[in-house]
Amino acid sequence: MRLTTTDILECNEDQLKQHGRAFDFFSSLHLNAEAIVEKIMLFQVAIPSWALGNGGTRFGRFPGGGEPSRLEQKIEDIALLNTLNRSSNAISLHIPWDIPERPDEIKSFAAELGIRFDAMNSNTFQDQPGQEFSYKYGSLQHTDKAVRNQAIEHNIEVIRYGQELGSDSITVWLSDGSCFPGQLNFRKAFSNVLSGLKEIYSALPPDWKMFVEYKPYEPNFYSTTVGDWGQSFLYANKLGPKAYTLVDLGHHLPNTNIEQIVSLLLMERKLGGFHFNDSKYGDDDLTVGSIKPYQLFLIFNELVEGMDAQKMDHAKDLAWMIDASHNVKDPLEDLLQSVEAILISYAQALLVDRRSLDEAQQENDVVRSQEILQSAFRTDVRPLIAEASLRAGGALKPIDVFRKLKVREQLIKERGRVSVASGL
Ligand code: AFD
Ligand code: MN
Ligand code: MN
Repeated sequence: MRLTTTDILECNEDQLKQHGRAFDFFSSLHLNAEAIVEKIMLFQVAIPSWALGNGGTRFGRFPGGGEPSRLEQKIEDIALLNTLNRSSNAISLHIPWDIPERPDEIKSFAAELGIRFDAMNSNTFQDQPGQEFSYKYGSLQHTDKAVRNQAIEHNIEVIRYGQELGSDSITVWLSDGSCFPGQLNFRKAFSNVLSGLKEIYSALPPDWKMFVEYKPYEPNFYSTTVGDWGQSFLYANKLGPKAYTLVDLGHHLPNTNIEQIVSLLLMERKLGGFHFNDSKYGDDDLTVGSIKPYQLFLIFNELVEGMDAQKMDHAKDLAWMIDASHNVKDPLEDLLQSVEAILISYAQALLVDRRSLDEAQQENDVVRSQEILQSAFRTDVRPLIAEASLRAGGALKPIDVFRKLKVREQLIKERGRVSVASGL
């Protein structure tokens, strides 16, 4: 199914007047409204190929129907999202869940729909049918060199696919670790992973980046060999200038100060990318901004401050991606909510009065510092997000349009009720 700009313009019609009033009012209060809209228009968030179906848990899965079963359909779904919000023009592929059989054709198919290929993701946390060695006891950390080599080869193959598709980065998330004390020699595990990553790193094309994603637990419950940002940072530093740490919001123990992590990684020029989601307990992979919107704002506040300090391009210099799972919501509606939440936090962070905050911090005026931050956080920036979408030909209210045009119903008609997406 494809949506046209005309479909969307028709849906916008009813709301144009009210939106115009809201935007004008906002602009009369905030002189930088125009500059923020321009930045939002440039900001794009990649959608992972594994988030387009209902994820489920190990207890069950409740598919909603019309899920994309082939890669082309996944790209079509992302194009639907992007036609609605104009802020999600990239796909992040998981290999081998989404092997492009004819990369050339897939690349031009995506390009026709305005979709590009963001970071590639390898998978050594599952055994694939026909695979020679098992990853039950880890992949790059494994005690057996043959297993390690198999994992290295897989990652290099992922890079090759990515090259053919026009991607320029690989995210390595390892589930390597141990479930019980005594199972693993931490030092040997670390150095095996490091030498594996070095081999993968040396296969990177010149303009590529490698992102080392960390996670504290699950599927291993005692130790994880890339368990936190310190370990990821250590690997990234030892690997070289093309290696960076990737922050997945769900991969922290409760109450971790993620904004501080972001700030220091940026200072060290080692922050490479983001996986957005939200959580109450652990790696819940819930809709971005659904549980802790203030934390998301504080993270964006550090991102904007830190990127500006390094004169980085907000839209291009970090890899922005959603990494969520949808148990009860329509995946596409969930993704629209997530992208909107990201843009809202970004816009609020752009609203922060940096000079006054700097002064207040300098004077140790704690109350004023909080007032400055919270006055940005408490501002309703939705007219800016809507204006950015409108100017790019998108919907003023993407979810309303999604429902009004009965997108899910159409997808079920086309693909069937039992169509199931590949992936977890
Ligand atoms: C994991 C990680 C990682 C991985 C994904 C697979 O967040 O990004 O690629 O889930 O579904 O928890
Ligand atoms: Mn992730
Ligand atoms: Mn995760």
